[in-house]
Amino acid sequence: MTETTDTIERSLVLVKPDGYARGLTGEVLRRVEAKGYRLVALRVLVPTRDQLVAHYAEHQGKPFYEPLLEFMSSGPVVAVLIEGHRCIEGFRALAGATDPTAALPGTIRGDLGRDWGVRVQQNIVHGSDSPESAARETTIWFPEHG
Ligand code: IDP
Ligand code: MG
Repeated sequence: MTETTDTIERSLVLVKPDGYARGLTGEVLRRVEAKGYRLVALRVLVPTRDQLVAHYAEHQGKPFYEPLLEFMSSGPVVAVLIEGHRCIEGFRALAGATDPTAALPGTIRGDLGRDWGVRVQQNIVHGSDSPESAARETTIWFPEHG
């Protein structure tokens, strides 16, 4: 099978601190690879506040914004650049709905996430929501691929 390369997308995936701490990185990567997407780059790091402010710019001012930044800087995350046709939409489908309680079984958040009664939803993964977001987020987490 030869893929046409001109319309291949990339998406920025994060295994969030809850997913990393619970040892779910391998399970997330397994699902990404089983779906057929390619891993382009992968890094384990504790995000800086500057990275998170840039990454979550659209959420500034929302009630969960500060809890979100605090949660996301609470420990290591795994940043992954994935690649494949329509992988932005495809990974969002794998991840499931934002609220892990409502996320459907079969999705990462639905199968592996739950509500912990805290102010920010801890939902295992992040995935870019558009080609524009993917390009912007790639420069934050993988400047060498931006
Ligand atoms: P997404 O991760 O599904 O794209 P966004 O709306 O971009 O969801 O929100 C970013 C992150 O902020 C979510 O993944 C979740 O961790 C947290 N979050 C979003 N909405 C809420 C909320 O209403 N309450 C608490 N946390 C939220
Ligand atoms: Mg989002």
